[in-house]
Amino acid sequence: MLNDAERRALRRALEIAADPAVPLGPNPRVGCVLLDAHGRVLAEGHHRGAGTAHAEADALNRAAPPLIGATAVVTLEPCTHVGRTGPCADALIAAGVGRVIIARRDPNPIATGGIERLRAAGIDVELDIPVDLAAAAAALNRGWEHGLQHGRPLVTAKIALTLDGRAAAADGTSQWITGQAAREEVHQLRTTCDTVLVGAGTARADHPSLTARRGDGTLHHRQPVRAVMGTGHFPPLPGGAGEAIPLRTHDPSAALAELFDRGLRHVLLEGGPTLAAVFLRAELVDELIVHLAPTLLGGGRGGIGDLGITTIADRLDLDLTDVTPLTSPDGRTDLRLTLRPRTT
Ligand code: AOF
Ligand code: ZN
Repeated sequence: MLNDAERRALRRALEIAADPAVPLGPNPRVGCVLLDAHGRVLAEGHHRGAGTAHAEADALNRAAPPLIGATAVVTLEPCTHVGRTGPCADALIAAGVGRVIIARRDPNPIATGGIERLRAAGIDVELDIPVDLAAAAAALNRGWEHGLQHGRPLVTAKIALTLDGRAAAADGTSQWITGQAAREEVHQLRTTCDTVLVGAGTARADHPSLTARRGDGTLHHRQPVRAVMGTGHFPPLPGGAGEAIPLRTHDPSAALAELFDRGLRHVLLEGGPTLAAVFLRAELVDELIVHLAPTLLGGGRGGIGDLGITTIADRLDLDLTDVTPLTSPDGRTDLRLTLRPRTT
C-alpha cells in the first residue's frame, strides 16, 4: 500500500517519464522520484532515451547524499544489467535507499530481477500499486513492450466510417464524415503514437499534413514521424514537421521492420481503405479505432479494401473492447469503437 505522498510521487514519476521530448523507443520511458522519510521530494529523474542515464541514476545524481531511509518511487523495475549504463538496483542499494516502490515489472529478460536483488539487500519493495497508476505505467510503454514481445511496432489502425461503412462518397469526397470531437481526437491519437503511416496513393490524393495539432491549429509538443509506404511517387507532405520517411515497399512486414529498426514502436495507420486492408490481411493490426458517424451514403467507397473474403464463414471477426460517444460542440455525436482482431 502507498501513502498519500507516495501516490503523489508515483503520479509525478509517470508524468515526467512521459516527457514529450523522449521517444517511445527503442528504450522504455521511465520516471523516478526520491522521497525523504517524511515524504518530501528529494529529487526527480527520468530516462531521456537510449544511451542516456536511467531514471534512477538521473534522480540519484540530483539528490544530496546520504539517502539512508529514503524511498525511491519508480515507474519500471530497476534494472540489473550493465548496458549502456550501470545496474540501477545496485545504485539504489549503494545509495542506502530503504524502500522502493515499483509500478511495473520490466518485461525485458536482460534487465529484470531488480525486485529480487533489492529484497535480497534488505530493502522494502512495494508492488501493491493503485490500479489506475498501474494501468498508466503499462500504457506508458505499450509500444515498447509490444516490440519486446513481437519484434515489431504496435499497429493501431484508425478509420472514419459512415453508419453504412463508407469512407467516401461516389465522387470521392470524404471531408468530413465525422464531427469536430472525433477529428480532434485523431490529433490526440497522433501524439500517443510515434509514427503515422499512409500509402503513397493517399499522400498523392489528399496531401495530408499528418501533424498533431490542437484545436487552434498550433502543433502539439510531440509530433509523430510521418511515413509513406509504396513504390509510387508522392509529393512532399505539407505541415513543416520534417521530411516524411519513404518506405519503398508494398510488404507491410518489411515496412514495419524498417520502422522498428529506426527505434519506432507505435504506428498509427491512417492510410485509407487499401492500406488498412493490406495490414489486416497480413494480421498486422493490433487495434482498430473506428469513428462511426451517424450518417448514410448508400453508395461510394467502402471503409476497408479487399480482404480476399468471398464467403461469410471466412469473415474477419473483431472483439469490441470499448464504445465511447464523442460529442462535438455543435451537439453532434459520433461513436468511437475500439476493436481487436481475433487471433484465434
Ligand atoms: C531502468 N531505468 O530508466 C530504464 C531502464 O540500453 P540500456 O543499456 O540503457 O538498457 C535499456 C534497458 O534497461 C531497457 O530495455 C529496459 O529493460 C531497461 N530500462 N531500466 O532501471 C531506466 N530506461
Ligand atoms: Zn537501469
